Amino acid sequence: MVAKEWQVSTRFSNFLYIQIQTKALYASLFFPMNAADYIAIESDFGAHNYHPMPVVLEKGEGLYVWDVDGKRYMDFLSAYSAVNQGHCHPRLIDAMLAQAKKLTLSSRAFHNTQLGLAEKALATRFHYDKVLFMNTGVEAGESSVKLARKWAYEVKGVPSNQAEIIVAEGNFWGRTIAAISSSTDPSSYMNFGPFTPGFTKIPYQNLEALELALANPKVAAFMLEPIQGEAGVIVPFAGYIKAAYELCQKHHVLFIADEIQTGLGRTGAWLACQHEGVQPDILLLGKALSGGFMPVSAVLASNEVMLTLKPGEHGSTFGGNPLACALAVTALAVIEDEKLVENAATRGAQLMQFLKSLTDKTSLIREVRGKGLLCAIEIDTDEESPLAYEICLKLMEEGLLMKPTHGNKIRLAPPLTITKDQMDEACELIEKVFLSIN
Ligand code: IF1
Repeated sequence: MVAKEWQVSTRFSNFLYIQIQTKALYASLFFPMNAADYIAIESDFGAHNYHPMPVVLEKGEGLYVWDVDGKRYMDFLSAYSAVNQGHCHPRLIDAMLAQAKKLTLSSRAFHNTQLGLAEKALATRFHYDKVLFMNTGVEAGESSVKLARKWAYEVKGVPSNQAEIIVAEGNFWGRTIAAISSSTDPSSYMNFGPFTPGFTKIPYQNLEALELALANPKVAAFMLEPIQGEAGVIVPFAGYIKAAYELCQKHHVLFIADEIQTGLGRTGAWLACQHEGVQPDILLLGKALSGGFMPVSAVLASNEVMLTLKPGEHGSTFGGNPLACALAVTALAVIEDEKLVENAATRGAQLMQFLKSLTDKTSLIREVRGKGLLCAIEIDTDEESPLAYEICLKLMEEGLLMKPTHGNKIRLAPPLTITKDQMDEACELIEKVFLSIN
């Protein structure tokens, strides 16, 4: 095509593009998109790696979220425990805006004014020597696996490339190849192989199995969630965490606690391990570490463990960025200042008391369990039954957002800011729905 025709066709296509954009603009002004439009766009252009509830959220504030039609809901999932502080907390907005106007990212090639302050805040609060900031929870998990292995080779004396990490069946710590290599859930690992070696799987809350696995001198660490969230809020028997920790100490094995979902007040203590007086050798935090504003995760450990990492041996473009660090410091402060840990314990007791009373009023419930504001209702069906999902649809109609995990377990995890009256209202709605189903 010669230059002249090319210019004409380029001009015409530009004209066409502007027309389409203008039409789209007018259309959106006079014919705003509805929920079905948003869902259709996601379906047309997005990966189908989730099956969301049929609701399109537009706004969040505290316990509440609003959909595109202006309907208000109580969010009882809290973005999988990432908004412990409540949606769009004003102090976090202010902290993010203030830092965003100064410096969002320095890279770790240079120091910045926020990283050390955030490292000190976390290390001080949780009594560790050192903090490694990462971004997503799974990056914290991956980092802890690398740390445990390095410690095993350079401190414990495990032969190179032979370190084993013990994990519990039913674990969930993310979607990377190492994370799914340690998974026992086919929906996490099926057709994603080959898998990373070096993970020994044992039953959860089984001390005999742990002791057997610890007999292997090549074990570097035991990595577990103090309560298994994804598996359906599996709360281990009282004393399991402490006994497991003591077995690890006895065998010179690191105890890694994944508190990415259970930490930061969720279970009515700063850390779920604290209910049994256990301080993990390696602690993983994430999700609510930024109050749901952006991915911020952290690994906390002693000098003996953390200083096995030498400059240039680990890192991340955004890890420890000033914006994330400013948010993390404020996210901790909000939990402290608003006494969210105490509130999670009190409101969690209120919720559990209700759930136990509900069990006596309906045959739909097999079991209720939880700790603090991390609870679950197990519906008395197999995992393939649609009943739990149907119950969640009815709850949604009543203005309560929850979603089942592993088929028949409905997780209840509202923001830790929930008040007594809000919890009363939510419990009334839950009872109304369950008693409406015969
Ligand atoms: C999904 C689950 C919850 C976690 C624990 C590490 C991570 C998670 C204990 C990784 C992440 C998220 C991931 C999200 C759904 C959600 C989830 F159902 F998948 F398992 F919360 F229970 N440790 N959990 O729960 O953190 O890399 O995502 O920041 O992948 O579907 P991440």
